[in-house]
Amino acid sequence: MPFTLPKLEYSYNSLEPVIDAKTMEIHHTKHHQVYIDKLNEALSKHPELEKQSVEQLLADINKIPEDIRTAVRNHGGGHLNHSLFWQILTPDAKAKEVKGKMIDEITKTFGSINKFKEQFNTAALGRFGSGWAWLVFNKGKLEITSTANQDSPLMEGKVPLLGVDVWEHAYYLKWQSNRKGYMENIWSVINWKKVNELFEQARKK
Ligand code: MN3
Repeated sequence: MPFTLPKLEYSYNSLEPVIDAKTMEIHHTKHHQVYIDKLNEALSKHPELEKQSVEQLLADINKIPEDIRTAVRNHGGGHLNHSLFWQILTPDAKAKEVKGKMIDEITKTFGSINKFKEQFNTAALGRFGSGWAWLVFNKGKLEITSTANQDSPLMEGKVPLLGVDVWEHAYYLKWQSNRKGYMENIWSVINWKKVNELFEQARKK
């Protein structure tokens, strides 16, 4: 099977009180695992695709055979989005420091880091139903966007730098229907070091 569940670099309880341990555990071991299982199941029908990375599969989603295209879009997207999500969260104080070229670029683009967070949260709260809010790199510029379901910005040629899962399964045990509370608090566990690395990589391409 080509795709497997990535390990978390921190413990399930280490993002508390923002994201509770039970939510993290279920989200990682159940939700993410199901996306991987269903992606692998779909690809087993077209083994020639198993050599591709999930990024490649999604960037060329229209080239995927029709009988598995929706499965790759949903479950490949789910795998990619969650793999990124785990990495852009951290309990580590050093990684959480708001600094780096990325932050300069955010300030230049959105006015200030607080204005950026406000706009990002507006995108997250405005996403009806299930989906994601994103900071992406698109043709040399930063943009805030959101996608439905498990759609990846890569499907539109945009490079995801920071993504926040706004499916209820990401926050319901602690925050119930309070997506706003979840979004306001998630900023205290963002791994800016990682986001900065992704920005530097995207810029060089
Ligand atoms: Mn999720």
